[in-house]
Amino acid sequence: MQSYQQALIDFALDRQVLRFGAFTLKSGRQSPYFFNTGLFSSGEALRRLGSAYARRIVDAGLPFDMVFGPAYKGIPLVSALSVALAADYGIDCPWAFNRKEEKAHGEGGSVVGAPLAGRVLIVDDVISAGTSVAESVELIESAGATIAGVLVALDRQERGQTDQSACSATQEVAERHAVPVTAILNLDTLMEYLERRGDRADDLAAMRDYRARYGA
Ligand code: OMP
Repeated sequence: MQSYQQALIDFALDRQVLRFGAFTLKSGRQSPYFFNTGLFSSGEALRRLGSAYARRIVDAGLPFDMVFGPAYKGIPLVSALSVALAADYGIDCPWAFNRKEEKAHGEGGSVVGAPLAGRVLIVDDVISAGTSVAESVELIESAGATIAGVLVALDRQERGQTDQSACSATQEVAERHAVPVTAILNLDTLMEYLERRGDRADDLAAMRDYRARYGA
């Protein structure tokens, strides 16, 4: 695990982005932990998150022409990432996000920001069962652009849309759309870090049980 990943987990705990308890996920699964990127809700928090996304892309060497954040949660994420790419690496990358409802007046349309073109990297918060990505793929491909990949803050490393899925949601998304899926953090890094801290034995035990049931 790299120091920027550790620093992000520490900060996520501090800001309660990463919380423990009982949570019902979008998939209906009951999880003992939840990662809410909406709580990176200050300028400093977004600066740190944006820098971590930028670092991950640059480390992974992903080729892309622009970045896209799906509404709503992806909007500040793609904005923070774009600023960090420029500030930290001198990369002036076009960005866009979608509206949930198409606008009929003014500039119209459902995409805000740069026109969707070339290889588009989708920037999202979390992958669990992997259902959220399909909508963005459809929007980007219908504009005639291609998908460069998917970048998320956390890959929960869970099985795909059915509990019987043989491979992980991340693998399913990667195979379905033939694109790389990259994450800053995953369940393994979270658990490794918590093990090292040694102060959350009960939460870790619950995460192990959850991984045994839904992990890929
Ligand atoms: P999937 O579409 O099942 O991959 O769920 C991903 C979405 O669930 C994310 O975009 C979030 O809206 C939400 N989510 C979190 O934000 N954090 C979590 O730890 C878990 C979920 C979730 O509901 O699975």
